[in-house]
Amino acid sequence: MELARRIIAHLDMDAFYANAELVRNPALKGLPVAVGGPRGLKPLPGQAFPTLGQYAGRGVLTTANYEARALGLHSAMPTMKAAKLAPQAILLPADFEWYKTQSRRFKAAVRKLAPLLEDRGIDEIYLDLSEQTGGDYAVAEQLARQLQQAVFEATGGMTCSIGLSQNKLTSKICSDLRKPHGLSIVRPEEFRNIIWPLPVGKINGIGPKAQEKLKAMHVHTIADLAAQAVEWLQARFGETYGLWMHNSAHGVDDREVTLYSEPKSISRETTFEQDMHVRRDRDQLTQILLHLAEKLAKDLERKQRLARTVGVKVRFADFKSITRDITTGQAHSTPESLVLAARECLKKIPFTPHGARANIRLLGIKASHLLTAEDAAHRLQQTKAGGRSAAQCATQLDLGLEDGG
Ligand code: TTP
Ligand code: MG
Ligand code: MG
Repeated sequence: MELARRIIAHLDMDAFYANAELVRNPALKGLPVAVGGPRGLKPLPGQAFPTLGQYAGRGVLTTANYEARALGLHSAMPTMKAAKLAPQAILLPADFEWYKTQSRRFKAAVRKLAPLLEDRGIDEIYLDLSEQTGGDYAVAEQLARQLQQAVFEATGGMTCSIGLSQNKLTSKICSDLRKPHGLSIVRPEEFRNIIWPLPVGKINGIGPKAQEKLKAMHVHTIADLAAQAVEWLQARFGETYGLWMHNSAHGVDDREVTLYSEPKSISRETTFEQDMHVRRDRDQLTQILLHLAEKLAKDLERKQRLARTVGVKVRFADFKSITRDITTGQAHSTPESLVLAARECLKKIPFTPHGARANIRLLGIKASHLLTAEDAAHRLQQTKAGGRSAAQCATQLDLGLEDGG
């Protein structure tokens, strides 16, 4: 169904991990709270919670609530630095199981009111509200408020922020404009007024590197970016990324809200009829790896995905398994590039041709961090494996052993 007006919502939970802690510990309410501390940290005598001042180590914060942000704390800040800024702020260890529980709760509550939901990770979702609202922003605004209320009730008091616009890109920018507990609407005709004054980094996909490069060319705001000719951007950032930047700056983004849940990873493995020796059966292992990579490449093609991360799994005769993976900044989809990546992983496995790690009973290969071609195009460059065939790549299969013997 082609609608004259699409309305897409982006919903993002506010200070998610920190607020999840507040739900089960209301005594934290109103206090600055950071998450990401070590597990065993005990409160000092006379205090109810451990504080940042007690921390020594090299960790980083996962997040901080808004009271802590007022003191300068934020996600990914080195915890020692945070401790200097706000020694009195509370520091809690992360409890992912609890955050996942709260994540499921808020998504289930949203899905009841707005079923066209795309899961974008632990604390955010996109919703296609076009049909439900008939493209009417007033209706969408009401629905968004109902969603905020439903999330609040389902999670025991957690708030979220919502952006409403005609596409994902704009709604993602928009959900961040009035945090926490914000609701922002950018109608198509308001794009220039509201979005153009913002810095380019607000566009999801223009990371620190691209920002630096743009800054050096005196492109600071989204309006500055929009003012550049598409050819100018393409000459400096490549065809695909340049075009994508240009479209983004003009609020053009046709990506659909995808309803099915994304596969997190795809893997192929095989258990041998007889154990194989890492050195003596090297040729056969090479063939098996190649075969697995071909199957995995077909799986990826069927699912229309590319893999940022490739991993291998080896199970030894004693049933102990080792896995290794690599993320190279490239996207893998062909048997050639999967084999090359798998080979790098195998190099990291400590085989002992004369010891316990010599005989293998299982070999597996896994693709994860899956991207759509579109995601990959503007985030990564695709590997071509230097034009070599899969068989050529596999011939050089390196099990981390010296030749011969
Ligand atoms: P975000 O939605 O980016 O941040 P947030 O929910 O904490 O705060 P905001 O109100 O600005 O949305 O990330 C969601 C969770 O993901 C966050 O609570 C903790 C985790 N996270 C990390 O572990 N490391 C990081 O660097 C970031 C950005 C988030
Ligand atoms: Mg959030
Ligand atoms: Mg988020």
